[in-house]
Amino acid sequence: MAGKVDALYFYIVAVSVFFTVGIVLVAIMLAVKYRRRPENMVATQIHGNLPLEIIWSVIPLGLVTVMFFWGAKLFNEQEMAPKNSMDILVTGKKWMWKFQHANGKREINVLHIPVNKPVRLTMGSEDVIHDLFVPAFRVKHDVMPGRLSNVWFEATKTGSFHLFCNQYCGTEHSRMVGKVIVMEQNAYQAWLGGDTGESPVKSGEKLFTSLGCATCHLSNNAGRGPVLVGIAGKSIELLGGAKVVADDKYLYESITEPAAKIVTGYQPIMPTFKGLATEEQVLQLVAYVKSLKADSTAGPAPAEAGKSAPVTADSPTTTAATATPAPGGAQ
Ligand code: HEC
Ligand SMILES: [Cu+2]
Repeated sequence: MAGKVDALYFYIVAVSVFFTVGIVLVAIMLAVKYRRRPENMVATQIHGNLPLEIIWSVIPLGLVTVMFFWGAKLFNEQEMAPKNSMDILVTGKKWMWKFQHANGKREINVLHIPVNKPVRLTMGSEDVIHDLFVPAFRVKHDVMPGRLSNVWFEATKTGSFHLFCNQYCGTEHSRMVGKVIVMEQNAYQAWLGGDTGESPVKSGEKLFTSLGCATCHLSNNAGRGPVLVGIAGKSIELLGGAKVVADDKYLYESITEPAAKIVTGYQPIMPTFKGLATEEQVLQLVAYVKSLKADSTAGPAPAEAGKSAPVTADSPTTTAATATPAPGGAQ
């Protein structure tokens, strides 16, 4: 990815330098060549030159169109983490970076990752706007309170790389730095160790019970809210007919601002959990909700479980009927 970003930058800089230097040189040359002289006191007026104007419109148009499509393609690649990427949870806090690995292992200001493996960070902030910046990976993204952000990267070399907070966040902002340590795959596994018993998904599961989510989101459709099993990546129909894909950002927003998007067929009765759960806890809840897959408990296919939610929502009479053949959904 770093190579691709650099190539685009090189192209943009090369085009800019070529035209800046070229235009300035030509301007100086023409000024000297056609300066006022005794034998040529009056300027000759020229009124337009169509071919010339077409050339100097079409060529730059082509050059900047290349910038646009190349940039858009790269932007998309950077936004979409590969399917096989590893998830790490990040919270920015005055003035430190907290990381939590998938097995629950935590660290502060140092992030260990394996080489040649896409890593996807799910980030939130406990207080102000921070910004995660790893220059070597060409990764930089704001980390905002009240909003979930994602970035991904794949380190291609082992070693230690700088990590900065790139958004002024208070008196000790300059000390909110750290490093990313890229290790060989098996060295990383050894470092990571086994299950710590408090993975983000596990913590999220506990919160799901302790915060009372389970009372409304029972997996057997008996609650007052939609069943969340198999929700990750699903297309959700909202009140008013619009559709959204249930990605991380949607799930995050559903918990912190439930009123922002109401699922069709349900009442807006879900209370906001902003302030009740810390930012990190909301990220853990998102991780847990995403992990709810029907097939993980040997139940029906995810697609089937996903479908049962909107149906039962509209007509309470079908609830029992659809809920019975899907007991696997009830974890
Ligand atoms: C008082 C009942 C209630 C509680 C408690 C509750 N919810 Fe909800 N939730 C709902 C209802 C009703 C909806 C659907 C309407 C809407 O979109 O707000 C919903 C929607 C959602 C959605 C979007 C679902 C979809 O199909 O798009 C998610 C995710 C969610 N809740 C997660 C949670 C989590 C996590 C908690 C606990 C922190 C929680 N809820 C607590 C009632 C509740
Ligand atoms: Cu900061």
